[in-house]
Amino acid sequence: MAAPAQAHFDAVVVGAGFSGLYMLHRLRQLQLAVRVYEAGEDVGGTWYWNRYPGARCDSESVYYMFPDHFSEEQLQEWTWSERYAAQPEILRYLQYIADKFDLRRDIQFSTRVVAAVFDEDRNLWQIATDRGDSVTARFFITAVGCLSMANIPQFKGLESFRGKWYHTGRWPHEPVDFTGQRVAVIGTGATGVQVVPEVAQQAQHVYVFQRTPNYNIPGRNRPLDPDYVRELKANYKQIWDKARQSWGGFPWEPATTSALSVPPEERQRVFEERWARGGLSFTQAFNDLIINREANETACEFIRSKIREIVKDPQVAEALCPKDHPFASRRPPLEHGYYEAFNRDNVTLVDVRRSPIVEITPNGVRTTEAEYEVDCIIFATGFDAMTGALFAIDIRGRGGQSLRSKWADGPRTYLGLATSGFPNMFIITGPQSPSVLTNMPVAIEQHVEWIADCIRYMRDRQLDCIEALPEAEERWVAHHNQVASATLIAETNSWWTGTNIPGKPRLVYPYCGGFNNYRQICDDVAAKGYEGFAFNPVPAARA
Ligand code: NA7
Repeated sequence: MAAPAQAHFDAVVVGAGFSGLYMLHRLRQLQLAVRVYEAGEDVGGTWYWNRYPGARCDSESVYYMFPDHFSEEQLQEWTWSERYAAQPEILRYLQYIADKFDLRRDIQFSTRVVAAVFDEDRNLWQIATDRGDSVTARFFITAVGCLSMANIPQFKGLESFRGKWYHTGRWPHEPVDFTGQRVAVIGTGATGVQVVPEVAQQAQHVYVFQRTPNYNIPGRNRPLDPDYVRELKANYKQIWDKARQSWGGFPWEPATTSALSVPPEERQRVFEERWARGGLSFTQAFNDLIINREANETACEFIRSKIREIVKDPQVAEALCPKDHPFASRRPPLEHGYYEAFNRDNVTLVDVRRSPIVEITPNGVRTTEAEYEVDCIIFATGFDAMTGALFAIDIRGRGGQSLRSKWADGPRTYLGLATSGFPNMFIITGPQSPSVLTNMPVAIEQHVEWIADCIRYMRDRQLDCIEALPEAEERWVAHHNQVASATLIAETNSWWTGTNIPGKPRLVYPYCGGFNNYRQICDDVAAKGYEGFAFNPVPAARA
């Protein structure tokens, strides 16, 4: 291994997933000296860590790649095999990108950034890693991912468990064989919903511990038709432009009709048509599903009727029907045989809302009603999303203030991109930006381009330092909260509102005003000379 570095870079980027790779590529085009630190042994981020059985993207693969601004060539060269790519294929894509653009030479793998401290005398970030590196950088850019800090609930007795346990986001690199095993899956979010049908095919028995049922939409995964792919490749420019102008980063036609404005038969027809098509565009069946409770309930009831149709045991079907939250007020998972799995003899649903988990015993999982003996436990219990990975780094801005203490009552950002008191620091897809409510590559592209354009603007004008103004931040937080409160997301418990982590401030973390509107706001800020930011000129000695 190379000796710990003591060096200076124009920019240090943390993370080599989609966003870190794009940021590196873009900053290189500006001829900047960049160092990327990545905790994993290779590129991939989310797709490096989440290797659990059934791991697959819920964005359609043809829209889940770097858009044309990154490179048109890769869009033509790379061909996805399925409608929803599985984790190994997405990882291969990111490895292909890293190779094609020779990105690895600026990435230091197996290295975790542990601290980043702003040196006010020199206007530099001092960055330390767990490998002993101590480097300085003009810009500190986090590309740490929204869902990278695993949440492993503090169950009493876990250390006494005699079997093996796994968190889906920290899955081993070697295949795990569940043949003949009794398996507990704790958690039924997007991840648990993918895990259950896969593991059920191998295991002797799967116990699914469900606290909150979700409204799962069928994915209807299938191999991609070569003619469709050819047509798409011929039209990618228009497709990405449309995605960039959309609410959620997908090139879909926006819904224009209210669910309540049409007769019940027509509503049913639209829902049926979307259900048969499969995919997250079901959320766009009508334009008022996420803002109007009555409209929303029509979608809820439609999905419940489907669950009751698929799942044969009426009691199990009822337990799988969500009733305590509106549809799409938490992330609706895509399912690939999840509901059917409950028709198998070797799958048992355990309702832990009714009988909570009390402890993990040496032999398994004990709820208030029974002990379930298992050979292994899969924690599909999610992440300390949006802020967890940022707080894992000791980030200190002006006056030694830590990001953790500044955000103790919740994130305070300007545009979700920057936070006052932390000059020359940018957050890619941070809290209070559209991020996870958007098709991620499109959200990432917009942030990366905005940041790169800002850095170029500074370079062209000999500006040393950029910092969000407290009053601009104040206005953004108020606007963010206002648009969030107009949605049904705000009133629902989920990782979008931070309620999955004990003690985490309860508020809406992603920006709910729509990607298209957000993008316009960011463009306007830039066009007005980065309104809401303050700049410092480069000191004469360095100019
Ligand atoms: P999620 O969506 O946060 O789901 C985690 C699941 O784990 C969810 O069902 C939780 O129940 C459950 N959970 C968490 N803690 C516990 C405890 N203590 N006891 C029982 N059950 C628990 O994470 P995912 O990994 O599935 O998905 C994250 C995102 O990745 C997803 O939304 C996509 O965007 C991709 P709860 O719902 O909190 O009652």
